[in-house]
Amino acid sequence: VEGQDGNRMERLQQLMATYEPNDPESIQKSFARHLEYSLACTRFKFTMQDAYRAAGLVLRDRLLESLNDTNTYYREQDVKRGYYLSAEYLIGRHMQNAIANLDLEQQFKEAFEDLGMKLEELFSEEADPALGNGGLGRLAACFLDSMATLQLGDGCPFEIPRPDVTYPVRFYGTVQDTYENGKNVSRWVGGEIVQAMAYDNPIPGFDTYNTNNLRLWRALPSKEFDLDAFSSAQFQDAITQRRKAEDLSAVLYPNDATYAGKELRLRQQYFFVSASLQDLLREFIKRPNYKWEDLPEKVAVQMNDTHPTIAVAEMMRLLVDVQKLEWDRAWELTRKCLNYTNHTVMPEALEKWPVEMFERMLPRHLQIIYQINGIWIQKLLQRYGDGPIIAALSIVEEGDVKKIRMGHLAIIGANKINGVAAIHTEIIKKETFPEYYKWCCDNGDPNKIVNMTNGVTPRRWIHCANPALSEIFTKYLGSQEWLTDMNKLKEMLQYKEDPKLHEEWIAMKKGCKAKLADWLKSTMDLEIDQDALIDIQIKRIHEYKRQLMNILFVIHRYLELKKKSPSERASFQKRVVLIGGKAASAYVNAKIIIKLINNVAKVINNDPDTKQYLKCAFVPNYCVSAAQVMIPASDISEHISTAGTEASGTSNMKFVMNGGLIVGTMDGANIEIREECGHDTMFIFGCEEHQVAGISARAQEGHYPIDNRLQAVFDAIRNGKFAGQAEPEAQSEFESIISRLCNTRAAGTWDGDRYLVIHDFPSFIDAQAKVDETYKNRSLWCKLSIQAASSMAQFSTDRTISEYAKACESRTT
Ligand code: NBX
Repeated sequence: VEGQDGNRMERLQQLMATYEPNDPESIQKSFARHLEYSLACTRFKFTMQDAYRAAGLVLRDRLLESLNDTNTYYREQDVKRGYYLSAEYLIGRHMQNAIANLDLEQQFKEAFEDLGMKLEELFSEEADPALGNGGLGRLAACFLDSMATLQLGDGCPFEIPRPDVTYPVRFYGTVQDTYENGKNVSRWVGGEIVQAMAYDNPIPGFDTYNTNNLRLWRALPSKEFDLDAFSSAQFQDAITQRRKAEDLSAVLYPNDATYAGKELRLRQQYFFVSASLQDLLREFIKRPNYKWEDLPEKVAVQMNDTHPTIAVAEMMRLLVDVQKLEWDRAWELTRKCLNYTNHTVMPEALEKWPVEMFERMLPRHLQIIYQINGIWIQKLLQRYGDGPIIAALSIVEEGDVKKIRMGHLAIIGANKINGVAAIHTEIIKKETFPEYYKWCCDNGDPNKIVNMTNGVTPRRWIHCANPALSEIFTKYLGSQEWLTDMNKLKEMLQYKEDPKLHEEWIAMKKGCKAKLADWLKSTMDLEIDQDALIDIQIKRIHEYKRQLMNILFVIHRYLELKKKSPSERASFQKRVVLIGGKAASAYVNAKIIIKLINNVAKVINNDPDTKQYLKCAFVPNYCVSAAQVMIPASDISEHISTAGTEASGTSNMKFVMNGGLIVGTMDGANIEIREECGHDTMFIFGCEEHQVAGISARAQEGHYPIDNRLQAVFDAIRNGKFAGQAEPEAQSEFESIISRLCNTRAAGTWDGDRYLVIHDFPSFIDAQAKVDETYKNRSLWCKLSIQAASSMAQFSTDRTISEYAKACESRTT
């Protein structure tokens, strides 16, 4: 707005340039103002939820100041921007984290305690936004924290709706190909247009002025609600159109490790990708005297799994059709800007879309993909001649139903492809995309596929989740610097045998266990012995993660306990085994495993002979906030996937950072954690990745012995100990799960123990016995716990993000 006289605007600008004061009294005033004026509460009537919302608005004011300053600064400095394209962000609760990162902990504590409120109570009013399934979504959230911290650059009260930032996104329609001024021109017309509206979520860094933006998109109908149609009695049409648009951003697919071949899913993907790319190109073009060749210097896009990989075709469409660049130039720019992260070795998770669906929904993109593929196949033919490698590397999969392979589109359209742990990156080269890796090597570019081991943010996972541990570190190290430079934690190693530290460390764990006990009591009415060893497995429920093996072990332990006399039991290590996690809604075997865990828990927890020594529970509604309570309290956690199946795992890192030790297989990031922390800190068992194929092959020939102790577990289940006649349906489901494990000899495709539960079970028992034995020696345990927690620098997302950033820099200089 231009002021009528310059002065008035200057005055306004001055007023706007003033920051909100951050002393406790000002925070209180600002809180009261929001409670009364923003939320229309009265001083006689407001709830804890109102208080939470008002406190959220107090923070939002401060976040906005910082977000706007950061944006202004980025524009002034003309920085390169990184865009993380992800269908999922499992951010967890904001409030505690925002207060910590804005360095307002002390002031907020004083302000609210003085008003008679505990911050923890406010925090617990916040809903935990479940915008993700598992590790992939949570990783995206840890990346946001590190990107803001590293100076790189109903709703929720923190969110800022941006009605001024909207983009049209088209679906369906047709393509008109014409020839104009000596050029082929394609126009995508007709179909439906949906508006994408931005919602900004400020992400403050820690110990920095930076606040970055998580921009989420909401779908709105392109036209305002059609009142004419509505009043002319076409209610249904008007309402349907609106609902159809809103459906796009209404739900997140609950699948992981498989893709949903559903039209809505592809619509969602295209919707957020198109809006994001239009947005980043608009930002690029706004720069004075922009030149297209600068695009890769100013823009780096990271595609989080195959979910956003339609970006390859959309970028080409925007550059060629909208910005009128030549094809070859557009392709060069696209390939320099885009990168792809793979998160899984499960072939069923690499998305493929039927050509027919593509042709209907995104006809112009199908044309573009065919053109990309045509040029690509030509290159391959020149290099290798005709042969099976051509079909293997084509973006189009032939067969009864022709499909577009999104993984192939991604690797061909990306500058770098990365795995998320060292072993996983090697498996990508050898098994997921072997032909592509051969092509890279043959072209002298073996570093096209690189490793970027995952990480987690120590701000949320140590400082916020475990304030007592954070205090110990800060006290021993003399400052909070370790929170932004985890290498500093190595200095803790000199105290790993210091009895004073041991005392504080044990008290810290005790406190965390007490919190966990309160939480279990209030959320699921479970009582636990706080002196027991706490054993936790929390992650998506999936056969490859082997929650089944864990519960079979619990049964084994129970049977062993039952055999003992009361006096023998007294010397038995007490344990509480907690298993939690969500399963995809249609994943039948996962649901049966959950049922088994619940039923086993019921028997064990109610058996007067054993319940003092062994407790077990399936913790419902697993989410980020649940993890924040559970992880700090654990003594051991289970990361027990069949070798070669878990890409990385990230909760393994969180547990160890909190002084928990791992029972694990030689898989994913376990391998690297063990190298960093010392072999004595991890209880490793099971076969290694290179042995898996041989073991499976022998099993299918009938050589697959079952350990006696496991046999006893199977017998107990078959005898109806955990369901029986009372629950005939569950009984038969449990039996079917076991018979499948025991099913050797392949008939057609092998439907047996794909994840080698039977093979790994005996060594799993051994590893658990070693845990018990080590735990008896409390000072040894404490030393290992300190040693491991102090050696985790490699697994901060600050390190991961710096590596991504470095790879980006070296590409454009
Ligand atoms: O990504 C996970 C892997 O399983 C973990 O090993 C890894 O640590 C983590 C971060 O790299 N993958 C994952 O969480 N996948 C999904 O959530 C997913 C969601 C939807 C979908 C496929 C996979 N269609």
